[in-house]
Amino acid sequence: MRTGLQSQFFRKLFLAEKKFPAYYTHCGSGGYEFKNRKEGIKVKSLLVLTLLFAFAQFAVADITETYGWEGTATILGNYGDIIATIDVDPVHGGDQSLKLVDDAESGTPQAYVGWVVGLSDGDVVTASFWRYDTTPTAAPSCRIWGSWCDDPNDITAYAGSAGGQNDYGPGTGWDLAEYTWTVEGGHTGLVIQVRTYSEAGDTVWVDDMTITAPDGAEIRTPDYAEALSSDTWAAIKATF
Ligand SMILES: [Ca+2]
Ligand SMILES: [Ca+2]
Repeated sequence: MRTGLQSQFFRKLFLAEKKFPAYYTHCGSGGYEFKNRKEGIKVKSLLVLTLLFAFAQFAVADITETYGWEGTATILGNYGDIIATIDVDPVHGGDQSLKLVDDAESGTPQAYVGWVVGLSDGDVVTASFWRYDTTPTAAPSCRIWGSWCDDPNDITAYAGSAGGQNDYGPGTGWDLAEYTWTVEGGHTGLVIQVRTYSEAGDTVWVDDMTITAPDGAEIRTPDYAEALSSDTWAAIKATF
């Protein structure tokens, strides 16, 4: 027995057949096929291509997180001496930005501003933030950089440099610092850093960060620790 929808479908097909007799013909089983074989192959190929395209879109779907330092959280961690605070001037977006003061006499201190976990070889991660300094071709300056971290529970589990940006920016106010990493060597996590240059007291500002990673990975921004601490085992136990 045909349902109302089926009847509708067959009625439409019958009308189409009347209108375009060259395209349709009955086959034995009561279905319909293209009378013109070439046309049929063309339409079927299009259908297959459409499905492949839809699948490819699904397979490379990305997730994106942004952070603009509008709350109280500054950084996820650091390496070397660096002082991170929330500031209100200069600001790129909103009302606040991140102020970073290099507090190391030597070396390059790093502020961890992003953390992507659940990665595997071939995954692509892109991160950007706006940086501010007004000293062209001289310190203070900063760059976007990455390091591998294979322990999703410990941001200090350094597993080697992932490389980063070559240029220190124009140093004429705000400019967008951006870098793209491709995961290799079996690494599962990437820490995104702001590296400051180069002497104690050198100050830069950072704002409006965007991190994009493949679907299935997890992107952590500076408010991650706050979100986590409100959901600790202690808090869960306290409810029982
Ligand atoms: Ca902001
Ligand atoms: Ca500079």
